[in-house]
Amino acid sequence: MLEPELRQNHGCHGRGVCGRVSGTLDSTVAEHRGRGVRAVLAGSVTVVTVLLAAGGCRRESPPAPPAKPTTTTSPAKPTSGGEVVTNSVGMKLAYVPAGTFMMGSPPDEANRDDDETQRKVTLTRGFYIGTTEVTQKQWQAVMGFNPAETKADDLPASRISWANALAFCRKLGRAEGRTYRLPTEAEWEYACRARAAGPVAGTGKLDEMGWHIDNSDERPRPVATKGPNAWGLFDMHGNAMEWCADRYARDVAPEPATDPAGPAEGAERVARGGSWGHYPRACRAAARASVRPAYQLKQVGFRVVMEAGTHTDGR
Ligand SMILES: [Ca+2]
Ligand SMILES: [Ca+2]
Repeated sequence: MLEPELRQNHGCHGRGVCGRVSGTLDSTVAEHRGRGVRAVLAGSVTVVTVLLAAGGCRRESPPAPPAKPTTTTSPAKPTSGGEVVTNSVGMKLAYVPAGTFMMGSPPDEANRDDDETQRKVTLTRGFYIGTTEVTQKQWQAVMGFNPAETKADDLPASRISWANALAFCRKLGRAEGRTYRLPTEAEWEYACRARAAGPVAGTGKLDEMGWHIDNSDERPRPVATKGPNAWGLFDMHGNAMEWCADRYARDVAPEPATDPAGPAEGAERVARGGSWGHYPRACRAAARASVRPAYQLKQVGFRVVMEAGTHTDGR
């Protein structure tokens, strides 16, 4: 018997982190699916114009570390991280250095699920990642529409399918001449932890680090209104649950892995961090959820990775 962790209807399947799937889920999803697709098509024209005019990244603090990854066999030496750039839609992205970490949870972690097999993971390339979830203002600026149920500029974008999250990345990348994408699941957890080994990064106290069902009044909250982790990233625990690039597989091999990108097949995609509608156990750094990619859920948003060294002027 799995404990219910999300009171709202949602798309996470009954396995694992979300223990309850309501009978009304399918109608909820069907209701939003068609509308979202049409809206994407309708919004595509204006967006490109706006962003081309807006230009690329504006550097804020110290110069970028050596950007271009040159090899996958010799991991770069970890640096302190923390450099922050601001892109053409006002999104802040922090540089996360290459490195090695323990992904997943140890067998004695409270409330862990059995899909959190712990293993050593090495990421050979540093990357930039949004310091917050993509906001509705940023989503609107790129896509030209806003599918969120509760609308406000600084709330996380939501009701976004996995494919629409990718569409956002492609459009933003085209406009800036850079490569944006979803984080892999390993990149997401590495960024969430920022070297922390326990269930919650930063101060280690979930109420100080994130919005979850017991402190959110069961509604999304403006981004960056809880504490940052050691790399300056907000809301990795809770608020909007975040799409990752990977397909979901329950079983994870315990052997060490380098730049893992998930299984080659599978109907569902990984979503991480829990949300304002999830119980605390689902907001742990290692907690994994699976969501059908077509679902457009009010609890699910995303943050982007910007690849280092992909700017057309050499940055
Ligand atoms: Ca799980
Ligand atoms: Ca989040």
